[in-house]
Amino acid sequence: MMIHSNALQYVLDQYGVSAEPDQITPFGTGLINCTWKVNSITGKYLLQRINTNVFKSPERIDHNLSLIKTYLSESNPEYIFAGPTVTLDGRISVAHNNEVYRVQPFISGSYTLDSVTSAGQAYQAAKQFAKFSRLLKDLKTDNFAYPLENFHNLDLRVTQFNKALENAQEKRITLASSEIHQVKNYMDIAFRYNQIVDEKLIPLRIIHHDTKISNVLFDHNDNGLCVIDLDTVMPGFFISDVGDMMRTYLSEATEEEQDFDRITVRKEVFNQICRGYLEEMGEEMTAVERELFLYSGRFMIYMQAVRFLTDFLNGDVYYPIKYPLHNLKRAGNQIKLLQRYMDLESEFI
Ligand code: GN1
Ligand code: MG
Repeated sequence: MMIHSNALQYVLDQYGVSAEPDQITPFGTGLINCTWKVNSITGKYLLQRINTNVFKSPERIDHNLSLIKTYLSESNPEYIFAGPTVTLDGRISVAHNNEVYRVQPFISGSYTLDSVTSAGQAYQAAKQFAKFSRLLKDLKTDNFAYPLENFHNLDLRVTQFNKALENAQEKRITLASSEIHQVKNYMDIAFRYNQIVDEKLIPLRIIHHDTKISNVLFDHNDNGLCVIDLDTVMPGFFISDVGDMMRTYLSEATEEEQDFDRITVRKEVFNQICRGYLEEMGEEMTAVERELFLYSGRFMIYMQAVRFLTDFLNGDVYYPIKYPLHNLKRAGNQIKLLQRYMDLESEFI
């Protein structure tokens, strides 16, 4: 993407940060927002441009982050909260040329990972996501906004899939026939979700909703420090966070892998996700939540398969693609991961 560095400099100015164009470099691999690292003489920052096609009410993110910032500054001042920096006149985000930007300090002495190469990393990450939810457990979920409504509502994702199927071009339906068949085959996963919601089997908590490993900061002793990328923090179920760790940590190959033989499920990584999360949450986890660890992997892997396939059927309107069948491949990749995961489930306990 081409963004005039003048725009970025204008935004940084609002925060009282001055940086030369060559001190602003692209950062991270997210599909939705754009992020830059800023190395200015006054300090290091992350500058983010919010995708307002996805986050239609970015002020809801600001609302949630202010709430958390105020709360943690009193209840747990020692926790490193990677929240937003405010502008010189006290705003969290800055609108410029129909775009919305935000700045946060870059936590010095920290590093991020692109992929999980050891079970210990999964353990550390799971502890950090659990800690985040645990520290916020006494905040009323009713006071939070939903930056993305129904974000991890699997029932709605399935409805969107069925609608996409009704409206899709014949050609795309033919190309995706095997994936469509598979998604329908695993529909039980969605029925179980409906049961969990309808019968209120597990509590709403403040959940991160994007637990990929690059959203955890590590220190130089390889211990987790805190979590970052807080746009999707909102009330939800723990199965979102634990499930997305399973989805993105278990396999050595990522969701971008086209050679499905390279998709693996590492048992030890599974064990360490569960151990880290449970250790940190402790008594806070209910008995039913404990029973749903296995399900959480199915839930998130299946939902991502449904979302990629839906986007392929819709003509690739949500996830940016690099080649024509990219979203179909991603869906196939997630279906393969789901199969391998379910094949191994009996060995997990
Ligand atoms: C998106 O932009 P990124 O990579 O952080 C998506 C997640 C998906 C992920 C799949 C707001 O996250 O839900 O799991 O892509 N975020 C949104 O790669 O839709
Ligand atoms: Mg994200």
